Amino acid sequence: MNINVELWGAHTGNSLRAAIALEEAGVSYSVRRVDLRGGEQRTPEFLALNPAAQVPVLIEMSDQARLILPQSNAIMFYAAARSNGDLLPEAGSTAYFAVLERFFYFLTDVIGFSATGFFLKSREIPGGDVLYDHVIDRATQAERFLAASEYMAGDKFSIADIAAFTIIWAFRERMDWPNVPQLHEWYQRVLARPAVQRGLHAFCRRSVDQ
Ligand SMILES: N[C@@H](CCC(=O)N[C@@H](CS)C(=O)NCC(=O)O)C(=O)O
Repeated sequence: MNINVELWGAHTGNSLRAAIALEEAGVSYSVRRVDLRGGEQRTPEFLALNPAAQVPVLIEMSDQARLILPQSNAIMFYAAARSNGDLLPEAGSTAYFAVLERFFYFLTDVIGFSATGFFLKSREIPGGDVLYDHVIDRATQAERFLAASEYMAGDKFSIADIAAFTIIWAFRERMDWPNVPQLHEWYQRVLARPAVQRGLHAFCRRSVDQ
């Protein structure tokens, strides 16, 4: 069957998380850059894909059907489903729940606070800095996840590492790196992965700050 996958997005954490997951899963896709500053997310063409006017959106087109998937984390599960177990172990296994636990730690306890902090700051409402401090604190706590294993949820790279990486990458200049040596080592290892590099560059034409 002929399958064509497109990822519509911008150079933001949510889109990068989706792009890295597709790259790590070996899914072949084409990139559609959405100019958020120029308001392209509010054009009729884009609103037909996601009425919430947000990126990322994945479209999978085959001869028979068209799947439209907004929500970065749903796209991560799409990628995981096509990774032959490389990004998420078999559903129901102990390893599967270990990955989910860490994945949702980064989504709800770290990324969620970052998104709310950004919302407050972009509207000049007080409180954003407190939330950003909390993000750094929660990210710093991840040092203990790496005490006994190489990756965030065990000895295999998974969607938990992708979620952790994109938020820590966004806050990389504020991390107290000497205080979190294992996290720093993990960060460098993940940053060096070719698929992570391709995902980080998916939406930009110039080099990405490391
Ligand atoms: N829950 C969504 C959130 C997506 C989101 O917040 N996207 C932002 C960019 S990171 C966006 O498209 N904003 C549109 C705008 O600023 O108008 C997801 O994770 O996919």
